[in-house]
Amino acid sequence: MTDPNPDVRAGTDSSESRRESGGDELEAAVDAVVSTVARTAVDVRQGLVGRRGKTASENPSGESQAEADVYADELLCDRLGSLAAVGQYASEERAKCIDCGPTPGSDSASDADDGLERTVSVAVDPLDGSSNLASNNAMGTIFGIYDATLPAAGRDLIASGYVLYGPITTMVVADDSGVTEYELTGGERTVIRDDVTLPEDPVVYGFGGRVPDWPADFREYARAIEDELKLRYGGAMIADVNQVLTYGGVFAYPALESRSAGKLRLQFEGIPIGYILERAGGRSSDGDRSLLDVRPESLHDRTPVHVGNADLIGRLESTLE
Ligand code: P6P
Repeated sequence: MTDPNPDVRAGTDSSESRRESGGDELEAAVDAVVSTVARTAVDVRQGLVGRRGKTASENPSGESQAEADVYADELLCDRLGSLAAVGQYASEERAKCIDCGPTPGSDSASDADDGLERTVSVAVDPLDGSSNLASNNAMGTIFGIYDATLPAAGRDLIASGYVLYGPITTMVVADDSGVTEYELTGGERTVIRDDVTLPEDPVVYGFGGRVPDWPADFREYARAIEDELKLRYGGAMIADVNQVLTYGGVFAYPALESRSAGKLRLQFEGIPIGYILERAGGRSSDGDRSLLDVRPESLHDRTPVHVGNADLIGRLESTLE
């Protein structure tokens, strides 16, 4: 267990004012989580070798688990869970949250006598796009840091980010101050782009699901976008979203005729990625409103996800009205 974060102190009622009151302390908690994810990413990437097979088990969403899914989840759970600032760990690979310490987001001085005054919750997709292991294509790790117990809404996010295991390993982190991109080498973070914002002119799009399974209104929207932008879709959300963040455009895994909530998870994919794109000057939507305004009823809720340039998301919502 790392030293308790001595400065994390009790918050007040709303998450916004908690963030204001707990500024430095929450910043320290975010830095502890981000640094730990960065260091762990090096081991996750090295651990992919020899772990490309499937296990006999399924995750709570009913998807078969790769050996690497389990490996990444166990590493992240162990290391994040041992941080004094982390009170709760949740993962796309686990049915329930793990309580690692005093209640996140509360004045825990009364809850525990370890001197720690407040903790945060971390919700992780340990290896997003692990189905790309078979074809050796890019994948990522997604994390959201909340000043509240899980499941939590996007308005309770303090920061979120993702690691992209591409030709090089990079990390994108968003918080109240903006969006920063790092290169990870040996677990060290080197800033390669600070104040990342979506390019004005969109260039790429990527839409998940099968065209016949898209509802008619989304098919209408897709037809218009296909005439304007270049297709970039690789089957791992993080890699596809990073194309949008780099070149401008839109990523969507929409509602499907076969399942109206779509495929992606609200807590582990929609909210953290929606936060990043909104902090970068774009928008996110479940088709009707910001993903940050959609409160998960349970940890593994799915949601339609649309993120990217603001006017492209505006056009989507007008089409789906
Ligand atoms: P499909 C990966 O399994 C994932 O959860 C996201 O990373 C990705 O965007 C989507 O599913 C890919 O789904 O249906 O194209 O295989």
